[in-house]
Amino acid sequence: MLKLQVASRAGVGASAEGCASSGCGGSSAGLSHLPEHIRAKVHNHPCYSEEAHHHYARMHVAVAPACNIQCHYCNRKYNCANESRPGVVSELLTPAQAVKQVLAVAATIPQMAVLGIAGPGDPLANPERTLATFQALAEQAPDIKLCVSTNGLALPDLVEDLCALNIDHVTLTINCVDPDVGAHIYPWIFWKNRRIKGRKAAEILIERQQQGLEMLVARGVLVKVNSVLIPGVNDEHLKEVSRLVKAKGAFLHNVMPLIAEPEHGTFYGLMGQRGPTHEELQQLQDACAGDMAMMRHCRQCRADAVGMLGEDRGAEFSLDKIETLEIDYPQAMARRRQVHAAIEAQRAAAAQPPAKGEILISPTAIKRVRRETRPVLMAVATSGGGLINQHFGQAREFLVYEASAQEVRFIGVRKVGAYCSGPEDCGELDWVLEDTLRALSGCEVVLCSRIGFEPWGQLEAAGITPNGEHAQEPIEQAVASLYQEWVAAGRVAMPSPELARRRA
Ligand code: CLF
Ligand code: SF4
Repeated sequence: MLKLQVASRAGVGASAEGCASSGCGGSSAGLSHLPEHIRAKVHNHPCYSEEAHHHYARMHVAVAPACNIQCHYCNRKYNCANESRPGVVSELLTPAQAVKQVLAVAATIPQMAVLGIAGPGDPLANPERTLATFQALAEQAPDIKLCVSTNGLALPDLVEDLCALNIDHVTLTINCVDPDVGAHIYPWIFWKNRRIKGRKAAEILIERQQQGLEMLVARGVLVKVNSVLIPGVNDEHLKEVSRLVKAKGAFLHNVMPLIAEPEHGTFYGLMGQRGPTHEELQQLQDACAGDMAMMRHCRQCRADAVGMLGEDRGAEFSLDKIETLEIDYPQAMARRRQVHAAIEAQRAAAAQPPAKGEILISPTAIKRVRRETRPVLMAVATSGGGLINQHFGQAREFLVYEASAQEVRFIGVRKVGAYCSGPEDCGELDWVLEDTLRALSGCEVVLCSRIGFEPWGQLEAAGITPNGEHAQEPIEQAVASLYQEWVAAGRVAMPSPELARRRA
């Protein structure tokens, strides 16, 4: 059987080129070009490292109600949409309540490695509440990384405060670097006690964002830039944004799709502004990628999100539930250290190079396979740990990978409704399955731990092959292995015209 080398946990392909994953830069291999101290900073941050997000959780505390700008994709009744799904409301916490909640989560979910403040307004438009929360956590839970997200207007004034608290992960939302584009995104800003509108408002915001970015980079802070992709407004322009922020030293670029439903009551939602398709988002992310790491695993989570990315356990830690808890944090820290050590052992084992002799294909054959095969999109159901370990019917999202003769590449996340939410309605939710099939457009395979007879048939009818044979296997290895099987079975032959072009 044809066998290509598994080059690393995150990259699969012919050994000559090693891992070429263009994901978030999260795999060990993908980070190998970075200095050791940077790798250490992102190693267990689930947003800054794609690989880490399989293992580590984050939480947000909603301590920051006010905002100093208006974005056309935001309704102020809800969370800051720069780093949240619009249309959800968070319970506002005082800094003291927030600290209590963080300690409770850290003791209950030892994988929780990062505490972020991302709303519900702009964290830096509420500097006292935001900094007081960070200050208390730096003292009481020193093993938790601190992280903040901002629109950037107040950033230059607060860089020193953030650095004094050792906050070395900052997310800055930059949707444009041209005020003419910005005037279509931001109707106003509140600046120096005045409301400023139109192009002038965008000009000031852009200037402050760029100044803040430069100041953070100069102080060694890792900056992730978030951009909301708004078709027809900033889609082409985001390539320029990416080029500029990369030149200024941003670490990671996260291009997120606009979500603009009329029921959210945002300006864009009411005006009928559409969000991008999966294909448009991926094309723009690829165009922005170059040699800058792109984040493709963002879940646009809530300002009070708790748990692994993509999961929301906030309801388990509401104020009334945590009020009665007595947390022994030193004991919790010891437990957290044990759990983190076990995760690292698992990651190290999965990153082991293949055994000698595993490459069963000659260099000439590799060249031919690359030329004559096409890539395949595969959707994966996982509940964490980097494994294929979720029942199809219980998946609320699928991770999509592109397998080719060169590599296995993480492409993005497709959210779906759960087809089975319990014994009463398992298999009854046909409309959910129809939505899922639409969400999986372009995918040819679904890898999951198990799947029922009914969805199996419907997936096949839609041209998607269900596969439960790789249950509990590491995702990238399973995707690579299935691709190899398809190569051997002649299922991924390049279409004739393209093949003729390549041979020529
Ligand atoms: Fe929160 Fe943001 Fe920090 Fe992550 S989220 S403040 S960097 S800890 Fe992550 Fe959530 Fe996407 Fe944000 S998945 S919305 S990128
Ligand atoms: Fe809304 Fe966030 Fe924009 Fe403020 S910065 S208007 S809270 S999306």
